[in-house]
Amino acid sequence: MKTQVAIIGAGPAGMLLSALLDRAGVSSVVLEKKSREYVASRIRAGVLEPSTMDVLRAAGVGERMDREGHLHDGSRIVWAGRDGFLIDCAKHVGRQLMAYGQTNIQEDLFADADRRGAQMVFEADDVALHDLGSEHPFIAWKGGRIDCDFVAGCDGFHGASRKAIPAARLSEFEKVYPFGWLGILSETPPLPDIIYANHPRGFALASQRSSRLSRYYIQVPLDTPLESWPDARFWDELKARFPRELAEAIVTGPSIEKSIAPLRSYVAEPMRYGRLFLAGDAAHIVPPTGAKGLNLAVSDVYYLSRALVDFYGSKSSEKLDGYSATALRRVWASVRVSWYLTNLLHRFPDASEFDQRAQEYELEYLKESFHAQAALAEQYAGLPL
Ligand code: RFL
Ligand code: PHB
Repeated sequence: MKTQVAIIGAGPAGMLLSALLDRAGVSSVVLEKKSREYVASRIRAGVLEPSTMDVLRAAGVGERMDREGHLHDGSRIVWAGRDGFLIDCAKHVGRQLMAYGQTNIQEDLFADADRRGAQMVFEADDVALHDLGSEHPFIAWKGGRIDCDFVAGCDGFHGASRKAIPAARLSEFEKVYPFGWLGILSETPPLPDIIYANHPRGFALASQRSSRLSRYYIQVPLDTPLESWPDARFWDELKARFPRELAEAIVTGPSIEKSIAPLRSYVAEPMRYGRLFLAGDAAHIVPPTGAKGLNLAVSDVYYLSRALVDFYGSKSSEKLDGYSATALRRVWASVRVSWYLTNLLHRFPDASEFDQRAQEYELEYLKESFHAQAALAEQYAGLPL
């Protein structure tokens, strides 16, 4: 097989890149380790920045999002049993956010790929990247090989792409947090807003996927077994962390999915090695507190598609050469605000009384200050592309 761009990973980054390249007449093949059904059923992100909506529309996959997604002005932060404040992106940035699940985006991207007859290989085992330093790299896997001009490493944090870069050519920045998020999906009507809660028992988050589908998370210790969280215990703990009025408004029901995710910040620099370009979780991870991971995957892919299209159109490699620096500016902005919100909203097991007081007064300052709220809203909404 031969193609212009070999894309490793059929998550949102890989499939969106394939869509954007196809619309500009650049050929690609997507190689995915798992089955299509597995990739399509993963439950993950839920909040889209304005620029993410723009890119999805430009890629021709925004139609169902615009029909079924829920536009909202921003998310609320509550603590100390009070109603807190709204991170009001509509007021401070002039644009709304969208609640629309990653699972739906993945479905929309696969449906689009079917319509345009995209080349995809699922269950590709032992994917290995070769000759990345040459002008003729190739990808081999069990039972196949693709020769290409460029490789897009969109295979997530545990993928093969980043590992193919010699350690001496990569700088890594990492922070691991001493807790995880236990999340459930439930067929119950959600609260009207997305609400982050800081509580002495730990962080909690109320989110949504549709008018009939709720997504909730609570901070849990890293070593907590999933089996020790039957639904009844989860709902009790969740409600205990929200102010009374909100807790009473939470509609409970059986969970249809339940999982624990560890929290980590990680960035690999540069996002390029020879003819390999990393995008999305393959290059960076953020804790979910700022809802940035998927949005960063989309902005990386936007920059990368533009650079590749420019290369084939004008034979100029200027944008490809600038890709890593351009993408990293936005990456670090989101890494920083995700880290900030994680520190602001969680209870750290090793926090001193001083740390705790400083956190509480930071929240009070945010509640009272127009300018602090504007700065947070600007970062929560995401930088323009
Ligand atoms: P993905 O989605 O991990 O896809 C990578 C794909 O590559 C495949 N793969 C391989 N393929 C071939 N060969 C190999 N050797 C391979 N190794 C792996 C994998 O099977 C997979 O299909 O990465 P991508 O495309 O970069 O997308 C990133 C996003 O999925 C991620 O950042 C978000 O889900 C993060 N995230 C959130 N982001 C947001 O923007 N807003 C949110 O509200 C939000 N909430 C979340 C989240 C992530 C969560 N978890 C579980 C990690 C909430 C949670 C709980
Ligand atoms: C979600 O709906 O899954 C969600 C919302 C906000 C976050 C993280 C996850 O910060």
